[in-house]
Amino acid sequence: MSFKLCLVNPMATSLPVIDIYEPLSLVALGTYLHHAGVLVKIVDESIGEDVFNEVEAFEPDLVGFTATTYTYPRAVFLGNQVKQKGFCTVIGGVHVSALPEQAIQDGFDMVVVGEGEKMLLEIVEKGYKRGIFKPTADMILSESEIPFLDKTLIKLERYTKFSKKSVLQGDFLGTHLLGMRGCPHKCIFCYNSGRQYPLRILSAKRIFAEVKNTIEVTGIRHIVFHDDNFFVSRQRVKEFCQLVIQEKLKFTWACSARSGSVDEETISLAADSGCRRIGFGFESGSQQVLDRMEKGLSVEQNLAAARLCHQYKIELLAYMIVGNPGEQVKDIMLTKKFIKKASPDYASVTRLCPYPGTVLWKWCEDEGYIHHIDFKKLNFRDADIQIPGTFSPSVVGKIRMQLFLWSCWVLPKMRKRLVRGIFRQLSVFFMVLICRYSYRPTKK
Ligand code: B12
Ligand code: SF4
Repeated sequence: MSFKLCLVNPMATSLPVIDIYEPLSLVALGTYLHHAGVLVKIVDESIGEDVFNEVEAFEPDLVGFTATTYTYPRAVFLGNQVKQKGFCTVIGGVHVSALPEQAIQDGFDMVVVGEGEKMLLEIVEKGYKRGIFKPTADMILSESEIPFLDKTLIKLERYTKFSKKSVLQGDFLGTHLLGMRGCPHKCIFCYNSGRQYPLRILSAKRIFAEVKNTIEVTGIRHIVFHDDNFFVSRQRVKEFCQLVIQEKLKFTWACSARSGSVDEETISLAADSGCRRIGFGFESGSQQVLDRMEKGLSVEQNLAAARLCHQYKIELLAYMIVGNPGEQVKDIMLTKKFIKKASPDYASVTRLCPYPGTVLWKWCEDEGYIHHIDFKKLNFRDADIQIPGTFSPSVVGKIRMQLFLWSCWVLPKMRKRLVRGIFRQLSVFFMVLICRYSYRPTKK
């Protein structure tokens, strides 16, 4: 009988917004191991699945958990419960890649640091039972080794239903793909500043082929690329858009990008090939703040990108951050001015949060600001950690809320979207409840 692997996505219990996303890390791992002959089951708490019941019914040889910082506490709880029932556990993902020893202390049998596919396969094949594992350089996947994401491993219709109701994702019924791993930049707050595996940028041809395949398999014609910066190479974007146009592939798409990577030629081609929305990490309207974040961009570049999106009728999502190192009232005023000028369709205002493994985390640690941390309260809304040279954590919380409300006030499109968003959130809330209560346990 073949090896049975159960992969679990724990729910983010502490975040206020209900957004349900395909667990791409687990789909990537599951696809790779499935191709190698492993029997894979993905269980996702966020769509109402009961982890204990699913694990008991599947009787896996190994249970793997993924975790970001805000889902880590829940992963620890579930991991220990599953272990008590006699199952062996492994955990991976950005949070434990930074703090692997703590995951062992918290009860997991094994931890994988960094990219998981080949390391997990080795764990399965060699029957490892305990320890911290880090893939060696030859265990990092090359472009040709990264398989197309197998969406049949998840209950895709559950996620697409939610995606149409998401405040951020908007009106499209979409599915998600990945065209790169990592980013060449190292903004101090981002996981890329401490990333453990090398950057890989998939070619335009490869992405086009995966889009075509995904449309054929799922029938879904809106693709959200979760690349850190889809425009990372202008040549790649141009080639990709030209392929879409030449081959007359009818679909719409959305992505995230860095303002410094876009220009008129790429944005106009993107619009022609079906791009409907781009999210930019503008972060701040103050050049000093951008420089302290090591963003490597100017306020002017950010404004130019915003103008191009408006010109080519691509919906603009602006990611803004408050509570940055050295940030003062004058910088917040500059951010307000920037938001007004950029006039995005939606401004996501979050607080700077030092996540483990980032340069910012190390900085806060060196300054003596990291004490006992409750990871449940470390996210874009709560973070009880002092950031060097700026307001206290509680004041940052208030500024975030004020800036968010102010943005709603000055951005009519955002206001409209938020009103719709509130109703959508309510309907998502009821959909989640329905999912939970209509959940039928898998029988043994
Ligand atoms: C797509 C994405 C989103 C999407 C969807 C999130 C989702 N739930 O899928 C959106 C836009 C909604 C989003 C939102 C947020 N995100 Co986000 N997001 C990402 C992004 C860009 C890609 C994630 C991904 O799919 N990667 C591709 C997979 C293949 O890589 P991976 O996850 O690292 O998995 C590999 C390894 O880690 C390992 N691995 C992972 N799990 C496991 C499990 C096992 C058993 C094993 C062996 C190995 C293993 O193997 C995998 C394959 O090689 C990442 C950055 C990044 N590129 O990873 C940030 C990232 C995960 N997000 C982050 C944050 C902070 C957020 C927000 C809180 C933003 C905010 N405002 O502050 C919100 C939270 C929303 C929510 N409710 O979850 C942080 C998390 C930091 C942390 N320590 O927790 C990241 C790392 C970016 C950053 N700022 O540094 N995000
Ligand atoms: S450009 Fe974006 S993805 Fe790249 S390091 Fe900076 S914040 Fe992270």
